Amino acid sequence: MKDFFAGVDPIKFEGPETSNPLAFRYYDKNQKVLGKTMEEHLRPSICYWHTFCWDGFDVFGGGTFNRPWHQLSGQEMADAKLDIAFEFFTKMDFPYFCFHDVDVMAPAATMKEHVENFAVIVDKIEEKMGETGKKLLWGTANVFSNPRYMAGASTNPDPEVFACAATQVRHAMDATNRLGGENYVFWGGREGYDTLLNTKVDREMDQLARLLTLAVEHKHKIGFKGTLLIEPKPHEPTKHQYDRDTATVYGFLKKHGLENEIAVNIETNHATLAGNAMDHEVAMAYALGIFGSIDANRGDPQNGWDTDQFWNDQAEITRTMIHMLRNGGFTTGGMNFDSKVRRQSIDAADLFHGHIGGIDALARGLLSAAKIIEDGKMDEFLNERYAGWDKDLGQWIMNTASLEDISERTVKDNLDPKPKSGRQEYMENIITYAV
Ligand code: XLS
Ligand code: NI
Ligand code: NI
Repeated sequence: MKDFFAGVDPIKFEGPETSNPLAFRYYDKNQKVLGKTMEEHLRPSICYWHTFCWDGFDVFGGGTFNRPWHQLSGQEMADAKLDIAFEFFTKMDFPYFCFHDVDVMAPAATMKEHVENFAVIVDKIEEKMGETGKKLLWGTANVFSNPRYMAGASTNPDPEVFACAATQVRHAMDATNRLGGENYVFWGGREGYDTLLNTKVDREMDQLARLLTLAVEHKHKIGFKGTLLIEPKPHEPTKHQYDRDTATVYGFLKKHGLENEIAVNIETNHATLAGNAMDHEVAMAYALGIFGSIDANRGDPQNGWDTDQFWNDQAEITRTMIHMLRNGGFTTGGMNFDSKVRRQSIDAADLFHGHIGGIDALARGLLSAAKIIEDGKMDEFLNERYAGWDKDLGQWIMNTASLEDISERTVKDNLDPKPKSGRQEYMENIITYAV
């Protein structure tokens, strides 16, 4: 095990001129951008599941990676994975990591064993965090892989399954709290349906709200200071997932009085699957007051599933970062690399290439967006376009006038607004020239 990453030295910033493929070219964690360091802006995190749990299997074939710790089993496997994971976090020099309960622990056959095995590894994670200074961006419970969750976790027709999911969530929240996690995530993997023919959607959505309400109560009870986050996704593995996108999640939270308690963890690939642009999702989350964190990845334009590739579309990252910079960026959230190397990328070095390229792409996007904000031309046009709303007529419409008042004034003043260009190409060129 010790040899697995031995051939790779800790990754350092060497600048754009370097020819070393195992160095950062743009991500200089201490570089100040608009008053904060790159590390403070991006708060990068490595995910346990894709990087250390997945063995490269797909629906047509078995694992390709042949990782040494996958040859082990039980607690021995969990311990080896923990060592290797923290070695990678340290070599990558990312401050954060994320995990599901089942990612880190020895596999369990019963709920009792689940609770016991999880407790064993949480102690060891705490120790590792102390030794390395690595921090937990978020924890979560995997309530979708075990066959008992095939018809959903909280949305299951059987309340016994709800109870099992609630047990996992309780322990995962307690562990996240104890490890100083900054957020706790709910991705509703199977919280949806495969066919409406066998599904009572009204009951299921109420059950989901019940679990979230219980989690909110528990958060306050244990004094967890982090943010609870729902991660929207429209489908996969279910045909339809109730948390399909940011706006849908907001409506759901609002209906159940949870909109001030839970925010969103937006994943790029999930936005794509929902037919939304990533910058749309981020802009909506800020507008609705529920922006939380980001799962940084991308899909493939030809594939309709969650390929979880490393996010490297400079223009898309830049457009997203503009919204983040305008709105103050992350508070408790961060850029979690919910991304995985391809099944043919079987070497240890490939894990580094993926994460190095991913963080350099984010750093470049941050620099481009900062340039656009500093230059001011984009915001200048935008402010000018809406300037009327800050003046007399706009303020009167928004704050005082009735429908009758407005109609009378329109006729009396003979209002005749002149069309003005929306300048889309001019705005697009600002992105092109900054990227
Ligand atoms: C799957 C999700 C998952 C969450 C955590 O599509 O992205 O990995 O991020 O449960
Ligand atoms: Ni995700
Ligand atoms: Ni995903």
